[in-house]
Amino acid sequence: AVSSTFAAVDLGASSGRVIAARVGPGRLELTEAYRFPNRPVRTGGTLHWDVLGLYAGVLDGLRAAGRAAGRLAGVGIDSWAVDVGLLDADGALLGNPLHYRDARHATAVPAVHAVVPPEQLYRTTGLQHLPFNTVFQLAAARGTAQLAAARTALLVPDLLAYWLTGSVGAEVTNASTTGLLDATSREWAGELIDRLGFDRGLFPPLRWPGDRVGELTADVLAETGLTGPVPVTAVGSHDTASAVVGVPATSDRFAYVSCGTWSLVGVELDRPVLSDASRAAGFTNELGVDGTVRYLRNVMGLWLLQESLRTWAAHGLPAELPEVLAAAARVPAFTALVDPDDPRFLPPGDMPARIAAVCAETGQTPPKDQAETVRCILDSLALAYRRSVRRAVQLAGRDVEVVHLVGGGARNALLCQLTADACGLPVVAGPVEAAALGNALVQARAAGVLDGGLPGLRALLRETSELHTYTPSGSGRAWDAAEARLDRRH
Ligand code: ADP
Ligand code: LRH
Repeated sequence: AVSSTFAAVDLGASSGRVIAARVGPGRLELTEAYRFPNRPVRTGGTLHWDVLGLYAGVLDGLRAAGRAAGRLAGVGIDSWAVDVGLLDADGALLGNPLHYRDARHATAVPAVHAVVPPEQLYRTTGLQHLPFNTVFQLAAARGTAQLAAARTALLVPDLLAYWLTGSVGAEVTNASTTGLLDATSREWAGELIDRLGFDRGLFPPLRWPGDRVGELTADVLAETGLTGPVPVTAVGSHDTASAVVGVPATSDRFAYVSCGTWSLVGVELDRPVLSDASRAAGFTNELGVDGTVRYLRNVMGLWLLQESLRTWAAHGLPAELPEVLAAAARVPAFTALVDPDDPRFLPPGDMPARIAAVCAETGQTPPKDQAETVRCILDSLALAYRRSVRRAVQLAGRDVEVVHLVGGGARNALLCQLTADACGLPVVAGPVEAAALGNALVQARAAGVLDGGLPGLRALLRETSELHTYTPSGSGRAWDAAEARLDRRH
C-alpha cells in the first residue's frame, strides 16, 4: 500500500521531539528521529523559553527525520499553550517568549478583572482561570517598550511555523487558550480585546487544523538537506489538542488524562459548557480538532515529580525515576495527601520542601523520605484525576466507561493503577506519544493519505499502538475516605 512519512514536531515543557510517522491505510509507524531537552532560562529574574534553541532543535530534527525517511510528505508543529513571541513591524522577534511559570503574569489578574469580571470572561471565552493565560501575560506587559513595539503576537508553534515558511497565522486550538477567543463564535473576541485595550491587529487571522500553512522556505530546505516542496500543515497546534486526537477511544463514553508535565483531565464535547458551576469547578472549554471542545481541568501533574527529582539531584540524592517509583510502590498509600493545584506548586523550586510545608499546615505528618514524597504526589494526583473525571461527567452530562491515560505518564504503572482504583474505572494507558500521533494523523488526513473523522483515525491508533489496561482493584472505599480527609484538611 502507499504510505508517506510526516514529521511531527512536538514540543513539551520538558523536552522537544521530532517524530517521523510513516502513515498509510492500516499503517502507522513511529520513529523518534530526534529529542532534545527544553530548558527554561532565567535572566534578570525573568523566566524565558530559549526559543531559538528550540528552533535549532526543530531544524536538527527535520534533518534527522529526512535522513531516516528519504523524503518528507509534510511537517506539523504542536507545543504547550498560552505563551507568545512578539514581532515588530519588520517581522523580527522582540525578545524571548516568557515562560508561563514566570511570576509577572499573575500581577495583572486584578487589573484585568477590574475591567472584565471573571464571570464575564468565562461566559465569552470559556477558559479556566489560570494566572498565566495570554490575556494576563499581555496585560502584565502593558507599558513595556516591547509591547509598544509589537505588531503581531504569535503563539509558540505559530512562531516556529512562521520561521519555517514565512507565513503568519494563529492556529485555532491554541488560540483558544489565550483567553481572547470567543468560545461560541470561535473567532477572536474583538470586543473583549478592545475593552482590555489591546490592539486587534496583534492577533493574526485564524487557521484550522488541516489548513495548509505554507512550504518550507529554500533556506530551511538547504539547512536541513530536505528535498522540496515540503508542505507545513496546521495540526492541533496546542499539544493537548493533538494528544486528544491521539486517544485510542472506541466510543464517545471516555475521559482522558493527557499526562505529561501537566495532567489535562476531561472529556470531549461538541459544544462548550459555560455555566457558572463549570467556571467555579475550574473547567476549561478549549477547542479541539474537527470542531470538538476539550472540556477539561489543568491538574498540576508530573511537574511535582519532575521538580522533586531536580531538587534531589541538586542535593546529590538518588533521582532515577524507575528507582524512586519502585520505592514509592512499597510504602503505604495515603500517608499524606495534598491538593496538587495549590498555586504554591506552580513556580520552579524545591517541591519536596513545599509539599512538606503544605502537609504540616494541614495537620498531616509530612513525608519522611523520598519514597513517601513520591507516594504522596502519586496518590494526590490520582485523587485529583478522580475528582476531575467525576466533575466533568456531572457538569457535561456525559457518561464515561473508561479513562484513557496518554503521554509520558502512561509509562508510570503505579500512577495508572492508582488512577484506575481512584476513578473506579478501567484505565487504558498509551500511547506515550499521543500528541505526536495526533499531529501526524491530522497531517496525513489533510494530505489525502487517510480519510474519515476522529473515530476512524482513532481506530487506526488502536490497531497500531501498544496499550495496557489497568482494572480497578479494591472497593473504592479507601478513596472515598481519602477524599473526605483531604476536604476536611484543606
Ligand atoms: P511533556 O510533553 O510535558 O514534556 P511527557 O509527555 O514527555 O511531558 O511526559 C513526561 C513525564 O513522563 C515525566 O515527567 C515522567 O514523569 C514521565 N515518564 C517518562 N518516562 C517514564 C518512565 N520510564 N517511567 C515512568 N514515568 C515516565
Ligand atoms: C500541556 C499544556 C497545557 C497548558 C499548559 C501551559 O503541555 O499545553 O494544556 O495548559 O501546557
